[in-house]
Amino acid sequence: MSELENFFSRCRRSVDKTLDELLPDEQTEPMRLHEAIRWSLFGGGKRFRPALVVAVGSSFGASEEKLLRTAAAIEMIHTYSLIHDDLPAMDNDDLRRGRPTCHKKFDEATAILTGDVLQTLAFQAIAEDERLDTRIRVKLILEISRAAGTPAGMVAGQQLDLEAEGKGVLIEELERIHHRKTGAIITVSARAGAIIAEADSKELEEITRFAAHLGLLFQITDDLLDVTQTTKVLGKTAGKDASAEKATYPAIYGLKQAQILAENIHGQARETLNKIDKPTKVLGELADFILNRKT
Ligand code: GRG
Repeated sequence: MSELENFFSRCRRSVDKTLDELLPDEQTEPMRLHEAIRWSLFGGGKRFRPALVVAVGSSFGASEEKLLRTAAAIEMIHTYSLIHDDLPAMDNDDLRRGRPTCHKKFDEATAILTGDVLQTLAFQAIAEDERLDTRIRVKLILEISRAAGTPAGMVAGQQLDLEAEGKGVLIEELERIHHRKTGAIITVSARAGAIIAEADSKELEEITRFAAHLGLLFQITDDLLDVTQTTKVLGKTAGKDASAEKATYPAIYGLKQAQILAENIHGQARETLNKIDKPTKVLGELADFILNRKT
C-alpha cells in the first residue's frame, strides 16, 4: 500500500467512526429516516473532502481529534448534495456509490428529508465540538454555510448548472458554475483544516489557491470519467452529461485537450505548494490522486 493509500484508509476509518458517533442509530425513531441517512453515508464514497480537511489541518499542525468532526460534517453536506442531486427533479439517477440512490431505496420524501437533516446535523456537529474554541466554531460554520449556499456556494452552482442545460454555455460560464457547484466545498474543506490549525492569513491565502486548483481539477476529471468510464466502475450512471446536454470540459475542448488541461491545472496546484513552508507531501499526493483517479 502506498503512503497515500495508507493515509486514505486511516482517514476513512476515523471519519466513519466519527460519523457513526454523530448519527442517530437505526433503532431511533423515526427509524426510516435514520436508516436512509446511514444507507447514504456508509454506502461507499471516496471521502476525499474529509481527507483534505485532515491533510491540510495536519500539515499546519492541528491534531487529528480537532479535525475529525469538521471533516465528518463536510462529508454529511457532500452526501446531502448527492442525495438531492439524484432526485427525479434534478438528475433523476438510480445508482450512487454502487447502490440504489436514496429515493430509489426508500422514497422521494424520505430522500428530501435525509438531505435536509444531513445539512442540519453537519452544522450541529461543529457547533457542539468542544475540542474547538467557540471563535473557531463560528468561523467554520460561517465559511461552510457560505460554501454550501448562495450566492457563491454549491446550491447557487447547482441552480446555474440546471439553467445552463441544453444551452451550450461558454467556458467562462462553465467555470463560474463549477467554481460554485464543486469548487466551493473542496476549497472550504482545505480552508477548514487550516482554520482549525489557526493558520495565519498569508497561509490561508496560499492554501485557498491550492484548493481552487484542486477543485477545478476535480471537476475536469469528473467530466472526463463520465465519458471514459463505465457505470460499473463509477458506481453511478456513466454518460449522463452528454444525455443531459451538459456543458463539460470534454464537450467544449474535446477529450485530448481536456486531459491536457487537467495535467496543466495539476501542475499549477503542485506549484502553489512550493510557497507553503509546511510539510505538504500528502497534499501534493492528493493532487496526483485527483489527476489519476478512476472513480
Ligand atoms: C443538490 C444542492 C445540490 C447540489 C448538487 C454534488 C452536486 C451538487 C452535484 C453532483 C453532480 C456532479 C457530478 C458534481 C461534480 C463533482 C461531484 C460533487 C462529484 C461527486 O463527488 P465524489 O466523486 O463522490 O467525491 P463520492 O461518492 O466519492 O463521495
